[in-house]
Amino acid sequence: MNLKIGIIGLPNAGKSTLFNALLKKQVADVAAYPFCTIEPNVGVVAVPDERLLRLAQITKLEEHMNELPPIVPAVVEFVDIAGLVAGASKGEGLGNKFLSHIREVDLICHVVRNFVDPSVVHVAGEINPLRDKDIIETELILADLQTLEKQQEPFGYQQHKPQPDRSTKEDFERFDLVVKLRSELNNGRSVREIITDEFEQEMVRDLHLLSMKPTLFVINVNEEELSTKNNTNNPIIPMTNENTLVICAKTEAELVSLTPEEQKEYLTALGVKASGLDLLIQKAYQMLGLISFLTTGVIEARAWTIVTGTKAPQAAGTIHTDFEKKFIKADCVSYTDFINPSGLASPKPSEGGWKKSRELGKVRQEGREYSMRDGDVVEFKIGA
Ligand SMILES: Nc1nc2c(ncn2[C@@H]2O[C@H](COP(=O)(O)OP(=O)(O)O)[C@@H](O)[C@H]2O)c(=O)[nH]1
Ligand SMILES: [Mg+2]
Repeated sequence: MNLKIGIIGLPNAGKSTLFNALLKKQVADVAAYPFCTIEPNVGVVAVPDERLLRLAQITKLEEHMNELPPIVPAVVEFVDIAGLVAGASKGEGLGNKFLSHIREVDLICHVVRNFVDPSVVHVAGEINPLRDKDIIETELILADLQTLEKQQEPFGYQQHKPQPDRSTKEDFERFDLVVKLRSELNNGRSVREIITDEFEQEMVRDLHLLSMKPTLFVINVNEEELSTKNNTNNPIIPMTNENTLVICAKTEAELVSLTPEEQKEYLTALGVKASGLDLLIQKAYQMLGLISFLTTGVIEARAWTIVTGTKAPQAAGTIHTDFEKKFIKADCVSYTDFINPSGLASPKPSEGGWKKSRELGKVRQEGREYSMRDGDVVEFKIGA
């Protein structure tokens, strides 16, 4: 299951800089795994997960291997979507073609320019992140309005009477929602803000509304501003909430070509703790409601992506489609227990593993109704 994240924003916001940094980091971090640029603007990026190295170390000892088994992280796909400008919904710039690319993504990563650099022109004049954010959001909202205008009124809607074989009560309820959305979108609100109810989201899911997609705002600041992002004079503060990340794309691009030690020094000099790319990927993953279960063995130590709430047989099905049907049970142990079944203060890799976890009663046998938890280390038992 590859989830797609679309990077959008006004021209010169730093989208491609960010996209290229993500891909470059990829190559530097996990050269062994065949990550690739699918098309010039599409790339597969690993979700950083420190747990995998530990699992690989444990398996190497437990299975008497000479080398660590390969580490296979969960991945997400990033798409650099250029061409969105004011008027795109009316065909300006690259217009509708690009809106349709946005329709295909699961999450929008909206890069907003807050860096000042006289050598990089800004289409909208002076730097103003709140205005820029609204320009893009307005285009998405206008595109959604066009989609909603095309929705036909169900037969008998005016008379509040479903017509046998032609319309149902459900059609009416759905159209009520369409009418509500039309009016609220006209007031400049996004579908995301209007519909928070999952049932209602489901009713209009097939319309692939752009402003309904979960959106992560990435504020691209000057390097110096990274460590002063809590400065109350900063105009971007009203925008910062749990779905916002402040980064400097240029710094990220420079960081990826340094050694890990150099990166640490660089970040310390800037007064920040961690690189923004890892945070970005992890945040996107969380916003999509995704969790990982883990498997480890001589073949690989691997993270598998599932949606929160996925039951054990369906989780098995992500490994191999047959596994869902032939599912018998799942041996599960939490990552924390797996690496440290005896609850030591600072466990070594030799203190973890399947054997010790079983001996110490940490392994649960779960059936078809079990909802997987993030970090479950799993062995599926599959029938013939
Ligand atoms: N000073 C500065 N320049 C940046 C930053 N991010 C991107 N740029 C520059 O802005 C220009 C446009 O960036 P690009 O990533 O191509 O923007 P896009 O049009 O959104 O893809 C390039 O010259 C980048 O080097 C940043 O954080 N600080
Ligand atoms: Mg670009």
